Amino acid sequence: MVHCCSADPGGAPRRDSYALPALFRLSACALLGVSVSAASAQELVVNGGFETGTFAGWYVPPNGPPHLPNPAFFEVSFGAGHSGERYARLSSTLLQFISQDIPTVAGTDYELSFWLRVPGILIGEVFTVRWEGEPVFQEFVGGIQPLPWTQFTVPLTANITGSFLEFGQTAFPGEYHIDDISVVQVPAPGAGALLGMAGLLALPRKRHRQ
Ligand SMILES: [Ca+2]
Repeated sequence: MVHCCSADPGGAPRRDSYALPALFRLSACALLGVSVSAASAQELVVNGGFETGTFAGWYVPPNGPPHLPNPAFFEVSFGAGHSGERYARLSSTLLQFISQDIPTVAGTDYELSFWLRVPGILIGEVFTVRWEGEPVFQEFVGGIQPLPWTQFTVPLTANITGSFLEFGQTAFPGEYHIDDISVVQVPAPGAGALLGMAGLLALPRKRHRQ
């Protein structure tokens, strides 16, 4: 967090205040404010919260009737999502994935975040995330009690430009609920420039205290 515009307690002038003219301080703070906005991480997942009410942006396996030997059930449902009102239900006997192409840049670091819920008993089931075809998350998610919405985060690096992200499970007849899937660059673009500007603003103050 960058501190630059906080007022002194009680409004009293401080002897060790910035040695910069007031107008410059205001301009610099305003500029930093713009930079903070510019440094906000851009969301790379399309329809990660499923608030479209559909799987728009996602590749999804075809559904199979539940009574078949190898059923598959993928649906965007309404009500009690982690955020908003929509979330996705994932359930299949065979390991099947929903997936999306993420517009990454090779050699860049990202953070994946997603929220899972298990509405019933689900013992011994592994939830799998693959990134560029390789597993990056394989954990037992569930148990003898329903699991409320729980966040998982995974640090990622793009080895290629344009990364393929997949979420897979074999939960049938149980199911996983997933919501708020996010991939953002870390650190956010512009953060380095922002830190540099913060250093420039801090420099006159250090000199004043010598
Ligand atoms: Ca949602």
